[in-house]
Amino acid sequence: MLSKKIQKAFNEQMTFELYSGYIYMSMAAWFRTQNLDGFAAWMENHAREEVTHGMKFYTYLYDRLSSAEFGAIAKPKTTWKSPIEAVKQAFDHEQEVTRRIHELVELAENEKDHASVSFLQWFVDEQVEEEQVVDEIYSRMQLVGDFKPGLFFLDRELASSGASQA
Ligand code: OFO
Repeated sequence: MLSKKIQKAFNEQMTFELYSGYIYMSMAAWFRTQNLDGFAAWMENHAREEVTHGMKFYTYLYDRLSSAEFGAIAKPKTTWKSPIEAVKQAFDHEQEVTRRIHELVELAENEKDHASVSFLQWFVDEQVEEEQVVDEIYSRMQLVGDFKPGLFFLDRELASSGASQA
């Protein structure tokens, strides 16, 4: 069974993962309004991934004879000044997720909960990939700058490439 502290922290992270999905769906919706369907598809896939992350915590809570409790999810931002501003927010958000996951590892270590440390290792590794994928797109957008055809080609590429599996 999980300690009360870990149960509370894991429930908060479960809600935060769903919140991440909510943010990315809001970004996807905005990209659709900008006719950037490749970016939108990439964000939609990213949102689906976040739901699976939340489900991992949900399942683990019951595997450890504890229970899930969903918290409130704040209204996400709905518009951005530019595509790069939205992607930068996604990058910043992923860094925040990484910080939270590392905090959870420290908590599990302090509580000597080895099973939870092992469970969290998947998220530690996942965050390396998540940050890398979002950073790659952000960096390319910085290169493209205000050059509209560059943004168009990046959008087409996201629509058809493995990057949309982020
Ligand atoms: Fe984007 O990794 Fe979960 O939150």
